[in-house]
Amino acid sequence: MAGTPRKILHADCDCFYAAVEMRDNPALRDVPIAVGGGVDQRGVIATCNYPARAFGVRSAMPTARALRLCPDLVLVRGDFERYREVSRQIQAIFHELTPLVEPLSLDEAFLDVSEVEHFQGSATWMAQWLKAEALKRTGITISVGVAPSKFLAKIASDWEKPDGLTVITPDDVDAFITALPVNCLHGVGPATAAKLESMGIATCEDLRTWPIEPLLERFGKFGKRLFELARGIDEREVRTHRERKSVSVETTFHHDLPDLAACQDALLPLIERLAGRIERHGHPPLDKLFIKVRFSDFTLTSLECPSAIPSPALFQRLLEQAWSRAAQPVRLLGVGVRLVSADARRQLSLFESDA
Ligand code: DCP
Ligand code: MG
Repeated sequence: MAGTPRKILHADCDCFYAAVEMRDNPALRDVPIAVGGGVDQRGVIATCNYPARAFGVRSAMPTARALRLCPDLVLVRGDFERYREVSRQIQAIFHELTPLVEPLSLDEAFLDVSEVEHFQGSATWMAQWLKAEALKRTGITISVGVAPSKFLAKIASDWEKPDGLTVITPDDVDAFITALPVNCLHGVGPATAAKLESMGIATCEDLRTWPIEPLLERFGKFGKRLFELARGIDEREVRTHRERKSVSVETTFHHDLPDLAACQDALLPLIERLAGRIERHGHPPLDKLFIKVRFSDFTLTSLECPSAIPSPALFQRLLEQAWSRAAQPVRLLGVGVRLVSADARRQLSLFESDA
């Protein structure tokens, strides 16, 4: 790798939704709690605090199973608006450090602090400051990883969770990666890990003994990525401005909508708001329409279809199909459009100018 090593931070809140609930109700602090849908609605766990994790409770687990593992689990229904507000406060702290922030979800972001001169340029000191400020201003602990690349910073933030701070200096990279199990690598899920295991590859050290060709043969394009990651190579930049890929609006209802007819009534005002938003974005060319439905048990479903116009009739049809997947009361409805990508637009205009 040429040039000065970069300094990347990855910050991720600890048991985020649950942490907000514990902050706002101290009685929940030392008992196992989970945020999610109830058993009567066949709900799932969105997240749980660390005492609940000690019982084996995990995100995305059916609530019924979570209660079998931990009968004293306190179930909280969740309040996305409050989580969104805390997220905004935390993202604001990130932006006080650097404008180079890439949010990945409500509770995590990459920061490129290579050029930050405060804190004598020490990324470790910056990470300590972030943690302290987040705790002081929001009452939430975050875990931070510091490393010369995105994938290592992300692994590092997870290394000593909760309330962790793990620093991988450029000098540490080699030793750190050598011992790293391959399933820690970005993009390696259970299927890829199993395939690697069948090849006798458990750690990055094992992976490094393989030349690139057989990896390409077995994993296609991802083989190159595996080859690079095993050597600590990850040049992805922290991207602040993403190309806008979609325009959408959504509403969480105070009271769940009981049936399809109620959803259909709620759909039209949403489509109107969407039309206003598409207009404000200067009527970009559309590729697809989509609909998003969150049911009372917290499960989420979405559905899309190709269309160049935001047709209410098509949205109605998507809604019917999406709703019938669970046929339950609905807590959130969203409608949106996917935009024709800038690349595709450029190709289209080339094509048109040729004609
Ligand atoms: N979330 C969800 N459903 C999932 C996973 C997560 O609704 N299957 C929500 C709840 C989490 C939040 O997203 O609080 C952030 O996700 P994380 O994966 O960062 O998990 P946590 O912050 O809860 O825990 P950790 O301490 O492991 O980061
Ligand atoms: Mg988190």
